[in-house]
Amino acid sequence: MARILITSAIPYINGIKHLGNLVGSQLPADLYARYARARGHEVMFICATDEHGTPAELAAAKAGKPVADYCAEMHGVQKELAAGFRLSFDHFGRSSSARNNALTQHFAKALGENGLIGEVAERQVFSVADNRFLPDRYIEGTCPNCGYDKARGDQCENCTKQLDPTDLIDPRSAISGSTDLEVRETRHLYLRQRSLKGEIAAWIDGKTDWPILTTSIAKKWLNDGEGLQDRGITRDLAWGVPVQFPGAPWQGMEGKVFYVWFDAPIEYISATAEWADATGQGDSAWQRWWRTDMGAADVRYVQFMGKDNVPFHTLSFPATIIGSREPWKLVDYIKSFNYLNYDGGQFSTSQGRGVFMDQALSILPADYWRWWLLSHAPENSDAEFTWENFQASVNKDLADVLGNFVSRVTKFCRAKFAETVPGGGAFDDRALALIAELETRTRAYEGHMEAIDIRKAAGELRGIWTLGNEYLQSAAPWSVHKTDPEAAAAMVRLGLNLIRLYAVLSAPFIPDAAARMLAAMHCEDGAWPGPVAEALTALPPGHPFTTPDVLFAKIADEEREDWAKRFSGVRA
Ligand code: B3M
Ligand code: ZN
Repeated sequence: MARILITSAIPYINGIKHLGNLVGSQLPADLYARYARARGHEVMFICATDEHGTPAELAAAKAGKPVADYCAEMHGVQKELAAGFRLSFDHFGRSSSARNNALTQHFAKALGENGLIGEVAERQVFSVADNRFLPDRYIEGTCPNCGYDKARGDQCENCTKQLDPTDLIDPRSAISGSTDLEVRETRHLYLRQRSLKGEIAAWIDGKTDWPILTTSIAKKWLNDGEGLQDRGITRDLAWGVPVQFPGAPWQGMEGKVFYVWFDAPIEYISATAEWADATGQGDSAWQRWWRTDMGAADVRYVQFMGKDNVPFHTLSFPATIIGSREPWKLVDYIKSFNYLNYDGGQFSTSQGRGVFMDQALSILPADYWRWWLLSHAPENSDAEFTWENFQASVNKDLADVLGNFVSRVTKFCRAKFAETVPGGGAFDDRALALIAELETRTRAYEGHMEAIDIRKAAGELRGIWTLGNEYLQSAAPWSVHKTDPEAAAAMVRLGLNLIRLYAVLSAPFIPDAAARMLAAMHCEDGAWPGPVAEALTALPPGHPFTTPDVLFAKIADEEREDWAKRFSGVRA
C-alpha cells in the first residue's frame, strides 16, 4: 500500500466549465484516484476553484456582484457540478481561502529572504477617475490595426493582434469609461527564476518517465529563445493575496496582490490544509502529504492538467517550491492533455460553443459522459467530440455490450432458474478459456491504469466486457438448458459472477452503473480481483440477486440531432 497525492488543475472561477476542460484535468484525475483507492492505496485527491486575478474581477463586474460574493456563489455551483460528475475529491477548496492567503505570503517571504525576489520599476497606465492602475485588459480603445473600437489593451479580439495598452487609439478605462489616463511608475516584485534554472533543469532531466507531452513543453520553455525568465509575481489589483503583510521583506507594496498564477498552485497545498481544518484535524494531517520532513517523503505526487498549464507546473511552481529552501513535496509525475475540440471547431467559453458541465448532466447521467470522454481522452493528440461518435460509443459500448450482457444473464436466470445464483454443473473448456483470457486482460488493464494510459485502459475494459458477450453468445445457455440444465446453470453462475467482476473493474470509469450492478448482485464486496478464477466464485450458489432495470438507454437519432442543434453556439 502506497500513499498517493493527486491534484487536478484548479478551474477558474469565472463560469461553468465545458467538457473539454473537464477531460483535461478533473475527470482523468478522478479516474486515477478511484483506481488507486480501489487498489488499496491511501489517496489524497485535491482540487479547488482558482478565484483570483482579472478574469474573476471582470466576471463579477459583468454579473453585477461584489467579487467575493460572486466567487462564493460560483464555487458552490462548480462544487455541485463536480459532485454531479462524481468527481471524488477529498476536498474542493478555494484559492481565496485564509489558508492560501497565509501560505502564499509564507512562500513569498521565504523566497524574498533567500534573495530570490527583486523589485522592478515599471511604467503602467493609471486611471485617475478609478484611482487605480489598470491591467492591460482593463484598457479599451480603438485597434490601430483594424479600427475595431472595443480592442483591449492586451489584444484586439477582432483581428487577434497582440497589443500594448499604449498602442490603442483613444484609450479609456474599461471600468468607468474614463479617458483621464496617465502613465505612472509602479514597482513590482519579480521572482528571480533565472538563478534557479540549473536546479530546475536538473530536476526535469531526472524525470525520464514523464509523458512526452509534458517534458517537451517543459524543455521548450526552459531552453527556447532566452529560456527561463524572471517573472513578475505582483499585480495592481484589489482582489487577491495582499503583497504587503506584517513581516514582509519589502515595503510600499500596498494595494498590490500576488499574480494569480503565483498563488493558484500553492492552493494545492492550502486546499489540503483546508481539508484538515474541515475534518477537524491538526496540521500534521495535511503536512504528512506535503512536508518531506513530516512523512511526505514516501508520498507519490501526481498532477493532472491541460497542456497550456504545463509551463506553470514544470517551471514556475517548482521554482516557488525549490526557491523556498523548505522541505515541500515536489511533483513526481505530470499527466498532461491535449485539447478536445467540439464538432469541427473549438469549445468556446466566450461564445458558449460546445457542451458545458451543467448542460451535459441535464441531458444524460454522468456515466455516459465519463465513458465517452475518458475513452476518447486527448492523450497523444487533440481529440474531437462529435454527436455521431458520442451516440455510437454509448450505444455500442455501454448499451449493446455491457448493458446487454447484464440484462441477458439476469433475465435468463430469473426465467429459467430463480433470482438466485444457480448451483450444479461445472465450468466447461469454453468457460476455462474465458477465465484464462480474462486473467490476462485484467492484468493488462491494471498495467494501463497504473501507467495512466487512459485510452488503452478503456480499450482493455471494453475488450473485457466484449469477452462476456461473446462467451454468452457461443455458450448459448438458452439452448443448452433444454437438454442439460446443469451445464446451463454453470454458465449462468459464471455470467452472474462476471457482472460483479465487471462492476469492480468498471467503477473508476462509470461509478454509478458499477454501484447499480453491485447492488443488483446484492453484493457489498467490491474488492479488487486477485486471480480472476477466484474472483468469479464470489457469488456462491444460492446467493440472491435482483434483475436490474436497463443500465444504459440508447441514444436515438432524433435526440442526437436535437442536441447537436442546441449546443452549436451561443448559450442561452
Ligand atoms: N486555473 C487554468 C485552467 O483552469 C488555471 C489552472 C490553475 S492550476 C494551479 O486551465
Ligand atoms: Zn484589430
